[in-house]
Amino acid sequence: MTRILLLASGLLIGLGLTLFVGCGEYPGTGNGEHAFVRGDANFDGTVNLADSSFILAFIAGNRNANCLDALDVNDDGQISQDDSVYLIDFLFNGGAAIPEPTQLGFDPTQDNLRCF
Ligand SMILES: [Ca+2]
Ligand SMILES: [Ca+2]
Repeated sequence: MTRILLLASGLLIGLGLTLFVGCGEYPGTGNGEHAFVRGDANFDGTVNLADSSFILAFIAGNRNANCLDALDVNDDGQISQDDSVYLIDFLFNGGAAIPEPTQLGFDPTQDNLRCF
């Protein structure tokens, strides 16, 4: 129940924040793939509640993302509501740490997600 309330409040607050936050772009390597910060779904340089909302908006088809790796907060190779919940748990409940890269870098794990 707490997770649902956190998710709902995160969505409402984050949605408001997302409307005012532009999406930036991190530098690439020259091979087309860009470095990223896992969890910084909206590419504004910080990982916060707005990113959780961005992930849900992306899943709902209301946002576009070129860096799917950044949205895969739990690094399971898929983007789902679990990523939004994982981020909220990390930010507000002392949940598990976000997998690398938590600073600008590249995905150390193999998956089908990319960051362009
Ligand atoms: Ca962000
Ligand atoms: Ca995931």
